[in-house]
Amino acid sequence: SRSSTALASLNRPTEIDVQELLKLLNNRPNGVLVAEDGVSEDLTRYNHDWTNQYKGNSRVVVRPQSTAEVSRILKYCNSRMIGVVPQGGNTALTGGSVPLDCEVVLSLEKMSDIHSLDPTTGILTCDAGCILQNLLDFAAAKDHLVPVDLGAKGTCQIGGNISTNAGGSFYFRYGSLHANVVGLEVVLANGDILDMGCTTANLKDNTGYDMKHLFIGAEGTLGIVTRAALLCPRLPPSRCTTLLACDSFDNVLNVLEIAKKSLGEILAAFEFIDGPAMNLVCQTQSKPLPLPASQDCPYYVLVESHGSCAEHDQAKMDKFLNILYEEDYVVDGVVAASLEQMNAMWYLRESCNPSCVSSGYVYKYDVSLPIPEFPRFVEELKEALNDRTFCSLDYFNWGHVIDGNLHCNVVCRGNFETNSSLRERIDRYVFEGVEKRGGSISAEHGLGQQKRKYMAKLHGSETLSKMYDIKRLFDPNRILNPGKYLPEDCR
Ligand code: FAD
Ligand code: S2G
Ligand code: ZN
Repeated sequence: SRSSTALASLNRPTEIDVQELLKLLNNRPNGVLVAEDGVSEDLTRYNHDWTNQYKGNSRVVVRPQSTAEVSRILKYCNSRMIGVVPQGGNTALTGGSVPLDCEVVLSLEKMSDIHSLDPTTGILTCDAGCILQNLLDFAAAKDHLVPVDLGAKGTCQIGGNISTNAGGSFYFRYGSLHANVVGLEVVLANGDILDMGCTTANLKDNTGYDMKHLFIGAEGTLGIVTRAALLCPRLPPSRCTTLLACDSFDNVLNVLEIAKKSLGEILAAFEFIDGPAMNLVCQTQSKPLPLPASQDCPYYVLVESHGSCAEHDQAKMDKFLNILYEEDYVVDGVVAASLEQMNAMWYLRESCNPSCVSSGYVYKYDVSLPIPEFPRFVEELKEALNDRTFCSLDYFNWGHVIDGNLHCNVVCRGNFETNSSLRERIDRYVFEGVEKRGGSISAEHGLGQQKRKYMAKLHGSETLSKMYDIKRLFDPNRILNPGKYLPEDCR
């Protein structure tokens, strides 16, 4: 079974372990949550992932309040060969954040202090358990912007964002978390605490191997992020958001080209939503279609600029829109006239995921492709799956098109349970379609449980064996997030 080999060398936590863990947290009430009489029902929110596809059976959730407590917990679990699943907001979409079976869940939810934001450097230092929305609000109040933003911001934590190397909507403008994390504090499986430029965070620090990058995107398999130092740019005083309707994907590409040319340095986000997804969002969220003249348009584009001078930015946006209308690249468009309208446009984009989830079981794919290939890739998938499946499938597509990142969602309407044989079939066609186009089977959501089995196809054996050497160096007992990320057979 999926849990047998990964957990074979590990122990199930016992009652004694629970008592010991409680002691490590000074017997703080609610420091350790234990499922009553062995049933994990009351720990469902820690055991079930966001997609409801991955379900663990952990009976023990530990909720440390400090780095020292994380260190003591890991040291204990490592000495007892007990598996530990680090958990942030539990919004991951590839099954990395929940146990395979009865591993201990170590939740960072109680480590949510924001320590400082240096107004000169823009370096924000905080605990890993800070919810992203809280950080965004804190930074905005101090005229700064946390350079990562995604639909899960109300629940996901910065420690989880860093551990998944989350992309999000402003990746093109502000870059990866590899670029914006200037310091990390991490606790290793044996309890060692690594402070990698976190306490003394500098924009430039060229003193030794930059090990923090190993933990960014490692999905909790090398260590537990307890603190972070983020480089936050100034909050752009001038934001402009426009929602456009295009009658073809070629015109989406044309709009992207003109956006890069005429918005240039102020271009901050360029997202697309296909017609079926927009209709589904408007239906499920009971919102009117945003552009009356674009009923049944095949594509919508959301463009946002971030600049420092409203007049200057407005002039560029006007020029951008004029070219689009003159060249007939858009059939309709609206520019947000207020923050409320701006938020309403983003609400449509960020409702794609929940709207799909409410309409049936969603087989989600987060891929990188050459942008012109998006439509053909989806058409080929439809052709491959048509009338070879027992249930009618609907296709909803959206994503960060400027990054070449397609979110392709195949929904079995009305059926809310996963079907492993259908998943295998869809997986195969999706990954064949990605591979032949030289894309990536995971643009930003990581590997988790869902995609680790493809690692041997993605990387040469030398590369994989070095990844395993790194894993062995930091977590020799393989207690951290067992059964995730690296393929099973990689020794
Ligand atoms: P969790 O789900 O709790 O954990 C994620 C992984 O990191 C797990 O492997 C976990 O073990 C590990 N982990 C968590 N915290 C720590 C820690 N402190 N130390 C070490 N390991 C840790 N993702 C994107 O990249 N871009 C998007 O645009 C995007 N949009 C989303 C929209 C919605 C509505 C949803 C539900 C998800 C979206 N996601 C997106 C996926 C998800 O939100 C991100 O992967 C996010 O970064 C996960 O953060 P989290 O705190 O929920 O982590
Ligand atoms: C997004 C996450 C949601 C999904 O909407 O940007 O990263 O369902 C995605 O794919
Ligand atoms: Zn995304």
